[in-house]
Amino acid sequence: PYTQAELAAKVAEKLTDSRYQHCLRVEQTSRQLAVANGVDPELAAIAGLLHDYAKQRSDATFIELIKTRGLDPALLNYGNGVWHGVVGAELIKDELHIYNEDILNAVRLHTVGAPYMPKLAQIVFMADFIEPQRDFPGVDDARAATKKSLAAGVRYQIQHTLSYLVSQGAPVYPQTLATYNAWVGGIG
Ligand code: DGI
Ligand code: FE
Ligand code: FE
Ligand code: FE
Repeated sequence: PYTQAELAAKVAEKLTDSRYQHCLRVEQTSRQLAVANGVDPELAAIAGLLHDYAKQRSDATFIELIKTRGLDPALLNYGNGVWHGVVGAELIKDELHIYNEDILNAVRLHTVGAPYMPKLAQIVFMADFIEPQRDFPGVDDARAATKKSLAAGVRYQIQHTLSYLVSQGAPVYPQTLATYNAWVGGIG
């Protein structure tokens, strides 16, 4: 197994500096949210560090993985925003030899969420949204909601994300909608 420093170096190798710095902030925010919510901080730190590991890979890489790993073929209709987490977890297994399903699931769910999210996945989902450099209208409300409870944070984020996608006329991945229905709409 890699030390934190070795793992960070592996992440840095695959990302621009600004994206790597974001991963370090998500690592720290995940660690803090873990302590506050009774989750293993070391596990949360690793999942936070790795969450965007695959963000800068080519579309062709993701398309190949979707086709060869038996992933949802509907994924082919989307793009990097959805792929880098859901499909990116495959590259963490292949290249970093990390097979811990709690970590991999937190990476898989960090963008689209899920109707049921383990606490570790909720933590990375929220850390990505509220890390200290995030600056969008509502980020302070998101931070306050997350401080109140992880679930309140998740509800805030998925409502914000769905509104954003609709406002842009962007396609909504069905799992994103299912996350919204479960956490905000009360279905599922
Ligand atoms: O990787 P980050 O920029 O740190 O953040 P992220 O992984 O939370 O979000 C990546 C992008 O994915 C963001 O611009 C919103 C987009 N996204 C999330 N859900 C969906 C989506 N895009 C589409 N088209 N459909 C979705 O359901
Ligand atoms: Fe991401
Ligand atoms: Fe996110
Ligand atoms: Fe991120």
